[in-house]
Amino acid sequence: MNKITLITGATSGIGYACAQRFASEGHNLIITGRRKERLNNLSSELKEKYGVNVLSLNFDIREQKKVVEAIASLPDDWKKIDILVNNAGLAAGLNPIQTGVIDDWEQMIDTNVKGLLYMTRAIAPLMIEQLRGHIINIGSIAGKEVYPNGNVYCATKHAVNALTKGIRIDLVQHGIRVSQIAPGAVETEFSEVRFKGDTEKARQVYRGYEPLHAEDIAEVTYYVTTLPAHVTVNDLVIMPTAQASATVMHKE
Ligand code: NDP
Ligand code: 8X3
Repeated sequence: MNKITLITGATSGIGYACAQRFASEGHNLIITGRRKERLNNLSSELKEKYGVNVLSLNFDIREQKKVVEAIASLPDDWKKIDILVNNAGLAAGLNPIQTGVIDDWEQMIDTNVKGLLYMTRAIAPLMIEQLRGHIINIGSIAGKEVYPNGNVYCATKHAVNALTKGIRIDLVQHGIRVSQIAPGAVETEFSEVRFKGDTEKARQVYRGYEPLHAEDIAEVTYYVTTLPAHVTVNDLVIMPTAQASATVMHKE
């Protein structure tokens, strides 16, 4: 039977690339995001290209009630989720703490930490019923190191790092695998979002070296799901070759 994979934040970047990768391997997909038109387009494309079934759930991950309603709305067959990719997330702003924008902080904490928790809380019981499942959290090098002005974003990704360990401990008795993929710089819409639509500033982040591509992350995310059931990749840090740490980048 085809596996069912749920990917949050599939409208762009890493989530979009994961949707393509998992669909290319015959997974039926549940894709989520706020941008409905993108979800609809992706859904049609994947069905046509790979012949898989795709279900779109259009909600803001910060709204716990909407998360619960969305998962409850799934037909019973679709509740047998094999893989949850907790990918939806963002950085908003890059300010020192003393000029930090409170709304940016709320948005990052609510999306990256609380959104991930809401999804996990809704789906872990369904996996427990099946005595199997794999939760993959998209963390970051920002969850391993802290860089100037990264303060709150880094804190949210440190929280993802800690939660990955905590969720694994709580679910080990149910045979559920829990992994974190922690990438360095990946060229997606991430920096455009961080710099609030300033495309030139966003482009600068990826200039002078080859950053990771969303497809690179999709590849390793898919890879960790292909290992035998008794094998779990707990944590996988993946960087552009030109990036040695959060702050050391070799640029031409
Ligand atoms: P993108 O901006 O390209 O994609 C982010 C995705 O998250 C979109 O699909 C967006 O969907 C979704 N999302 C954001 N906020 C919400 C929300 N409130 N409710 C529902 N969905 C939401 O960035 P990336 O692909 O780069 O980011 C994906 C993940 O990877 C994030 O967790 C990020 O922190 C992490 N990451 C990124 C790195 C990078 O360098 N790019 C490096 C390390 C980690 P929509 O707007 O439609 O809601
Ligand atoms: C995104 C990569 O280095 O901007 O998590 O934090 S970084």
